[in-house]
Amino acid sequence: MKIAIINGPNLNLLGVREPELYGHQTFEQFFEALVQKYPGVELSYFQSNLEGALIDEIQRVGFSHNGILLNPGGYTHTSVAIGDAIASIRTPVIEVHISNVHAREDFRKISHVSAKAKGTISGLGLRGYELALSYFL
Ligand code: CA2
Repeated sequence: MKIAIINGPNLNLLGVREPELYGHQTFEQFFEALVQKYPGVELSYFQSNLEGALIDEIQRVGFSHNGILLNPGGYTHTSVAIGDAIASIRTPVIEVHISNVHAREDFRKISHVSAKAKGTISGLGLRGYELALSYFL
């Protein structure tokens, strides 16, 4: 079972800035714990602040992996191109948001990803990634 986790812009700051909103753990710490907990799963983690780099990674894993857990960060609300990339691959994508995007500003209620994704998890913190992983398992 091959599962890719892809995080978008600013998520490299998790655990460092705004802990009241996004928590105290860095994504690297969380990812290491996930790898230990699921030794039978081939997990990869990719983060970029660049839209094109995220699309390249979606295309790279999108025909070989069993699932993608994608948090496109702020690009969720702006990127037609990331939505197009999800629509063009074979691997199913679960959209994950750490915060509850529906309880925040109106512009965060718009997603170019949701309609192309298998499903969306929002507001459950980092646990959302593990719940999405358990769906694929
Ligand atoms: O809740 C989420 O996971 C978001 O995708 C996070 C994005 C935001 O633009 C989306 O609306 C919802 C922002 C990521 C910023 O991450 C930070 C982490 C720590 C400190 C500062 C920013």
